[in-house]
Amino acid sequence: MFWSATAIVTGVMATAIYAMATRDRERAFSTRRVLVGWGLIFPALTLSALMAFAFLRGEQLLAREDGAEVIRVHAERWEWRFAYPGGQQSDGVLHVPAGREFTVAITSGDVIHSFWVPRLGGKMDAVPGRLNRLRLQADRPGIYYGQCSEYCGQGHAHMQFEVHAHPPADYAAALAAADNVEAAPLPVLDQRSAPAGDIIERWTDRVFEALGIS
Ligand SMILES: [Cu+2]
Repeated sequence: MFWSATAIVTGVMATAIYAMATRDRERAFSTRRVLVGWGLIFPALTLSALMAFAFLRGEQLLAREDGAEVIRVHAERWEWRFAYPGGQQSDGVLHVPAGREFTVAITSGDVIHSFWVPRLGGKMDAVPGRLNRLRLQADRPGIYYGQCSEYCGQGHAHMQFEVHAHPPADYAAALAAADNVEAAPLPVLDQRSAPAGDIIERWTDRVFEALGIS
């Protein structure tokens, strides 16, 4: 993206300077051809390709019911807590298996926060009373840094966490070692309870039904 954008900006600037420095009749190329080729066709192709890529990537970030591990994420000023399917809990560090997709089901105990691990994917808001899901994968074992990305008060800038991606063979042991047994269990929120969300869901169900999509 960076190098393509640099090439495009350089080309546009060079063309603009050339256009300013020459008269219409002196130019080495036809103005109309440049307008149609580089002004219409090129952006249409480039933007279509980028849009297709964005749709594909966006689809991969959607949580699906396919048996991938679901880790609950609870944000509260100003810390992150994580609860795993096996009942373990950790705070400040999210433990995941490397090279395997997992889903984070994110909620908040007070105000709106936002879960963001830049190297793993996009942001997802943590909203009280709602469960927002995000599908992620850490390709290689290692430490990935996460940060709250929705301003939530004085401690916001320090509301950070780490994702530790373990080799799948070591994951169970790492999780057991990290388990914070003294922590109070996280409140369970299984469904979206916002009335507006329910209404939208009913409507989309109806539209899908009418279109014959299940
Ligand atoms: Cu914040």
